[in-house]
Amino acid sequence: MSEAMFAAVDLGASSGRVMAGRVGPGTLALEEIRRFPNRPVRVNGTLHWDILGLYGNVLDGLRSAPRGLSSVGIDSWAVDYGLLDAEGRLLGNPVHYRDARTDGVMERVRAELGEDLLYRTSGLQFLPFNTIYQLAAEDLSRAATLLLVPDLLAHWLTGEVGAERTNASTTGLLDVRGGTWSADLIDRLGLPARIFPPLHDPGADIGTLRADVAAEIGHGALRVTAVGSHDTASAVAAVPAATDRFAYISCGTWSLVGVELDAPVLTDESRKANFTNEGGVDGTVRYLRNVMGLWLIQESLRTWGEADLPGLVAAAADVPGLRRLIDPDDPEFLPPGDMPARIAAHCRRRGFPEPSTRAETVRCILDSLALAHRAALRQAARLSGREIDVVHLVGGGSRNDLLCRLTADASGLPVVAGPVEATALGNVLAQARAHGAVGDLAESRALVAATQDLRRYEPSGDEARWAEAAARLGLEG
Ligand code: LFR
Repeated sequence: MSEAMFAAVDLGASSGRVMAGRVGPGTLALEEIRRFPNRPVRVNGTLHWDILGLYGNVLDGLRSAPRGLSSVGIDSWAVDYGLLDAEGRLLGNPVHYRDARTDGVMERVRAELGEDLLYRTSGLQFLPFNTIYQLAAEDLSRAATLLLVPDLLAHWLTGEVGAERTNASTTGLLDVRGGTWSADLIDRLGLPARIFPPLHDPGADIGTLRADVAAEIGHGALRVTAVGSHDTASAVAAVPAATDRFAYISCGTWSLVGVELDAPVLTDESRKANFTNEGGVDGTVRYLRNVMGLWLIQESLRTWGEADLPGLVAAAADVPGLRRLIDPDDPEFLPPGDMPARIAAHCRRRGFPEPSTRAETVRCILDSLALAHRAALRQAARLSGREIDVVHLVGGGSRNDLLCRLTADASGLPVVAGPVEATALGNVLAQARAHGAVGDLAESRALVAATQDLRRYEPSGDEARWAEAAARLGLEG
């Protein structure tokens, strides 16, 4: 196997990046080519993604990427999509999953189809923004094709149409056992079956750059290779685990907390705990729960007009812990808006003192996230029967020393933090596997472990304090 180079386009809910990754025996190195903010825009009361702005940034990134790339892969956040008309034109700007158009829709669909049928078919947790509920709130009369965000960008780059399976698994419309679109759910919901494109897996060859795109960015006949196009699928593929006795926390805007399984868990208990069975690379199942994540901090910073997160986290480390707590998964925290005010009101309602400084608010968020991590880890182990020796915390949150430490203390498990860019690494590794530059998933993970900066946090042994706080909040997994 010789060294090869790949470009990873990785779009998160708050920022996007184009990275170049070199992969070969003993080598896995990322270089950041371009990083850009992802700013949702509200138009006529609806919250949209600026999809053309994002695509423009992707083109700019690829234009400045080194020559000699073997291929490019694209991943993004899940569930959101663009609709094309019969001529292939985009029907409106994709709507942000935090938009209020789905208010009440999940409840209606659940009542009509039954929770049991939905969960047994798709294995997906009940989140109000899942594609299935967005589609139920959408006029589809002029739609010919639905493309999830990474598939939409791949379509603009190559002209090809398809749906990558890991991301399709987050729609709520994929059959969790067969891995095909659920004709039954589509039919019961009265959705047009024509809009769902053919499915493919990570590693598939999507196509070659359209001639006009190639001319614009100067990369000749560059290929686009399918990766785990759901960012969480790519992140979990790059978890540096050595055995299967691990849990992961993919920590960014969301904290995705769970284990990797061979088969879905579709029990009533699992449904009630709102655990999801999302598709991973190599047919693995990402059995996890969405915990509200760093969104709570990002939205607080936006409200304050404050940029110094490291400074605030350092100050939060000096604030006494477990004094102010929230349930981070309360749906009241989902939409954009004044986060510190919502946190203060929630503390008051729960009988805790309100945070009176920014550092106290940040401490409240981090303690509460650590408690939610603890609960989800315990539930994942219990509901799946998987024993957990270590927790791999990857993504932007792995930079947050205090959060890593609190998560180890709260869960009573060692936490290995890093890599920060797990998603881009997973993206690059899926391409490298398809091009023969690295072996299977285990070999890819060993390469991450051998080459990336990781930090280990041992639990402090005061888990009892956390158990007490979790019980007080009703968060005991
Ligand atoms: C993380 C993520 C989660 C998904 C949420 C919404 O970036 O992809 O996995 O639940 O965003 O799409």
